[in-house]
Amino acid sequence: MTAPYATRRRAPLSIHVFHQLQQRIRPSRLRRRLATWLAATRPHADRQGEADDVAALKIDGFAMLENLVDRAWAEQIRALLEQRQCRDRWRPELGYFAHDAAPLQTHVADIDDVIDIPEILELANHPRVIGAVSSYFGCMPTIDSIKAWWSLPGCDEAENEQYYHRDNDSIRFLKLFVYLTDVNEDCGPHVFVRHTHERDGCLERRRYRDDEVEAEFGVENIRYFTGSAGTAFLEDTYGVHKGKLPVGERRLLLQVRYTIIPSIFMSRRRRSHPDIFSSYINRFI
Ligand SMILES: O=C(O)CCC(=O)C(=O)O
Repeated sequence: MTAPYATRRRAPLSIHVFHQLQQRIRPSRLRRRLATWLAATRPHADRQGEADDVAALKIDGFAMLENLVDRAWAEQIRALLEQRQCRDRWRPELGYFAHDAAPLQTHVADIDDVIDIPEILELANHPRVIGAVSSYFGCMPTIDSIKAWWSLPGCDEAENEQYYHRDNDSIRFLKLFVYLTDVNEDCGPHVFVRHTHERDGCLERRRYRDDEVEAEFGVENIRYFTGSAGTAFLEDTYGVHKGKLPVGERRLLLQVRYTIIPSIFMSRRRRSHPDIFSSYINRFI
């Protein structure tokens, strides 16, 4: 059995040092300035995003990517992933299990090595997505990681990413989220607080309760992402967000992380993959 997190490639020391430094820089404006400087040192983007996608990302912190993925595609990928073993991200000692036989205390069940599925790699490299990410960063991006996980009902209390937080994955990054199951209010929708990618407040590196976030940013800015299988959106998750604890059906989510330079969390690149050399995956390593 593979050890937990064995799918991660070990990042070079320089990336670890950069990670430690960048995560101490909290004000969003300063982070943006540093990211702009870093982007200027990277290769120029070879494509630009659609104006509406880029404007939504810059203003709201997220962009809905209508028609990027259809239900049939989502169902096909879900059928593949349902056959895969999962593991509890926070309790590696529980080992591997089928998605419908998870231990009772498991909130989130990760699926390893989804990067092996060519259709997923192709979606991660979709010109519309790469264009939007390139325009947001101001340089060519790298696909840092590709992950999928089940968010499971049955637990009384949220844990970890099910509380509001900001990600600290790199100095600037975007995540593509794709629902592979239908998601309503009860199925653990993703939640994002509009404009918080550019607004300070809740800057401490910790999890936040709902009332703290509501008091700081106002309930009117909280967006719940419900939608059918195939719903896709890009988001700057330096902004405040969480995955709500499901109380109804389970949710299957695909996530791709784009960065300016690879992060310490990067997925292992499989050199054997036939499409890997034309892909943006770990492009700068
Ligand atoms: O499961 C979710 O919707 C939240 C994911 C999350 O917090 C993250 O990717 O940082």
